[in-house]
Amino acid sequence: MLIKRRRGWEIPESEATPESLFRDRRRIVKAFAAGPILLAGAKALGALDFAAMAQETDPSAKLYPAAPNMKYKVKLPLTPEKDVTTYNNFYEYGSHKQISSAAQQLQIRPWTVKIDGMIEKPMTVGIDDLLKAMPLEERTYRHRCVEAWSMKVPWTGFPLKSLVDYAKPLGSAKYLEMKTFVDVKMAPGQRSFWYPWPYTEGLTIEEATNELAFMVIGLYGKPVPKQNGAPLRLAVPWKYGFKSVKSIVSFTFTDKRPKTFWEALQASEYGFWANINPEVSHPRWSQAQETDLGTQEKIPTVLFNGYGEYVADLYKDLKNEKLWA
Ligand SMILES: Nc1nc2c(c(=O)[nH]1)N[C@H]1C(S)=C(S)[C@@H](COP(=O)(O)O)O[C@H]1N2
Ligand SMILES: [Mo]
Repeated sequence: MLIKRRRGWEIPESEATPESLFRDRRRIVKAFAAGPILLAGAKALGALDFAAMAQETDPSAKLYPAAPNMKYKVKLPLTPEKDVTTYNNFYEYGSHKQISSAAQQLQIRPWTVKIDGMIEKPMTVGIDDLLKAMPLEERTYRHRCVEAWSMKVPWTGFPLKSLVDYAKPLGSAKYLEMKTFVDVKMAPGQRSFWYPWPYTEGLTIEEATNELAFMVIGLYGKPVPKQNGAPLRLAVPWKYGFKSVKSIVSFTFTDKRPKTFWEALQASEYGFWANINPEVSHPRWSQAQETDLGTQEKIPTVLFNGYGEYVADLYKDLKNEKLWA
């Protein structure tokens, strides 16, 4: 069987979405089940080393390793690299976890990033030029998906604050909106027209300039594999994983709260803030525990994913907002 059976504890985001989405999921499963050629391909892919592939083809490979920043570390052990790179959410490549081979279609060069909106001077910058201007480091963070699984990953990247400073926002800017590419030729999942492409996420400027907000360009000391959001993705570890938008092509400074992908799809279940809180259940499941991807152990979920000392203050005057989902 090609599509791994869902593990008992898994709750896919797609289960919480309209019926049309669920029908599409079944269609995908059927299509896979029908293909012996696909099956052989998938077996071969199981043996590939994605990180090594990224290393060979990615011009940013020469930037590694970046110095570890020991301020941001986790309780060991880390999640095995293989789990991090073969169990993914990236709806541009399908609404299931085994998208790592499909994601190899993503073309990561040339890659330009647009920075616009309420800033001194809107600009477009090539990813390699942008990286030259950013202070790279390695940080180890926890990552907790709203579906109640989690992992611990050494990311390479730079503080989002460095990009905000580089952009020189005007005082009127209140939010930063971030978008993934749109290109059905390299992301077949985007043919599913009922999703509100492009994948869009947003933070307040205060959140974006918080020291924890991190732009990821690598993991495990190598360029980030395509399935994990090459060449540039966000990591905001105190929020549910869907806030950490992948393969970003634009940063827009605005005074309007961005309408995010999941909020546009299902506002009753996924909001703008999405801060992690074990006491606030998703409408259809508890958030009290999470399954650690590496060990498969159930562990208690912690408020702000354990990062409260860095971020709790951001929310103290926002009690009327739906901060937790
Ligand atoms: N563009 C895009 N970004 C995305 C997603 C997606 O489907 N598309 N999924 C999100 C979700 S739900 C999670 S949990 C994380 C998963 O990141 P990982 O595959 O590196 O673990 O990416 C987030 N960023
Ligand atoms: Mo997620």
